[in-house]
Amino acid sequence: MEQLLKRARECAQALEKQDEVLIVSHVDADGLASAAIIGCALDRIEKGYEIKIVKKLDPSVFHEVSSAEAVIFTDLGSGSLDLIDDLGPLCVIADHHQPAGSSDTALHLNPHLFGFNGATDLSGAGATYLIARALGQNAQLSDLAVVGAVGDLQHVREGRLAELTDLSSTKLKNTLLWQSKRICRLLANKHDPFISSSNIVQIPIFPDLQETANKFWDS
Ligand SMILES: [Mn+2]
Repeated sequence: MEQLLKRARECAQALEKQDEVLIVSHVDADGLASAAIIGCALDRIEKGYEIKIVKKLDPSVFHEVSSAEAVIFTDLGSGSLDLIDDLGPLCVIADHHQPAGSSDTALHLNPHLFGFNGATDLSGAGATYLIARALGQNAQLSDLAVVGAVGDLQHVREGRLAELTDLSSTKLKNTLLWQSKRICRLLANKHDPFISSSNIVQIPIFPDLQETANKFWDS
């Protein structure tokens, strides 16, 4: 764990030296949450950033980002290490997919490199959150890390999220409960397709979250 956090600090220190960072992230819940996390963290230390959301990393994406000063790849990148190695800009990778290839130049944060499981222990948003936490007082961004982890179904196998990033804390649980109440107030219609689908999805990490939601549907 200490080595993982050390890598997060190294990634953060490299980003702190840049004036402008290009965030390249994956077009799913985990990727979008990752981009939001690092965007907020960079904003708070007054670094300029742009966000580019992509379906996958292909030659056209690499060509587009090659002129950036610095790039952080979130929720992707670990499968393209050879290509990233040749890219040019300073590159940071916060990903949880199985690494492929190698890079001597990129700063690479991935749970697989530190003895953890990228499918259950840490998502792309979780890895990005570790860097955000090393950039400043960004603990409140942990709710976005949960969104990413749940989006990637990391809670399904154990029925809860791993505590690698302390995402199951009571504080966070309360935050989610509060947010769920707000959402349920806004969408207090159990015939709404969105609400109905929530019954199917279930939220086993926090059973009382489902209970709270059900109370709103029944009231
Ligand atoms: Mn992911």
